[in-house]
Amino acid sequence: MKMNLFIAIGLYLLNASTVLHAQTEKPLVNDKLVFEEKDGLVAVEAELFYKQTLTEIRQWYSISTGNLPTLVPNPAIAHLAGASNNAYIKILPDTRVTHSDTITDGINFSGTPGKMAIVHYKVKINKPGRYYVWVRCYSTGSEDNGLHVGFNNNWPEHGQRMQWCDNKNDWTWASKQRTENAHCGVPKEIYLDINTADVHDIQFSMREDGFEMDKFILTSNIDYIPEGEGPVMEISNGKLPAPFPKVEDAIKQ
Ligand SMILES: [Ca+2]
Ligand SMILES: [Ca+2]
Ligand SMILES: [Ca+2]
Repeated sequence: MKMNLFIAIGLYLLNASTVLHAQTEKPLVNDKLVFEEKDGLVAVEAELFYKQTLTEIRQWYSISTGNLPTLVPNPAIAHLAGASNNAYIKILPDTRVTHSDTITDGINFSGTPGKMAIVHYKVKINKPGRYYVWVRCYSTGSEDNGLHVGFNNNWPEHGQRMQWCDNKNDWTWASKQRTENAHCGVPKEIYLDINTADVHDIQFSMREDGFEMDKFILTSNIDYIPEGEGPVMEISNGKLPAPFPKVEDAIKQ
């Protein structure tokens, strides 16, 4: 009888933790935080999304010092060294790690944009026009290096299939579109045509699970190339959360 009670409690806890893991990661900020384009440039930390949607199968998890995803098993290895603002986000679970792992569209891959694991950001655009999108990503292989970008629930052709090939195992800025002929992507082909001066909802959706995103920028300059941790954020409304602890500080503690 006592044993049955222990088993019942054990099953309850197991079930409770499963439910907990299925909950959507809570955003660190709300929709009052609005980033602002100035002189044709806006930079946004990926971890400062105000909401995420279509999270049933895959979702984005925030990673910072002392804050690792609580998935079981947990495949997340922290790549915090060199991450801008000492934090980033990652799509988990990651069940397609190598090319030999089974690919299932709608589970660990999404060939169509806007279908799975979407993060949202409010961005005020003052000068309408064409904005090239650059993302700072950490890729360790060939199955964690694809992403889609869109805005206001539109997923235009030139936001599809962002691709990273160069510079594995390091934070890397890129803005390239994968095509049938160029699997590593074509530069200057990832952009959004934003035709009104307004607050827009900038969105990124999953192409490959395991994707890691540190920061993104929109630039109206076709020749602009971000370097290092990229430009600083500009805010038109709301308040930025306190900075995350530096990795070196965390190691010292
Ligand atoms: Ca890939
Ligand atoms: Ca993957
Ligand atoms: Ca970041």
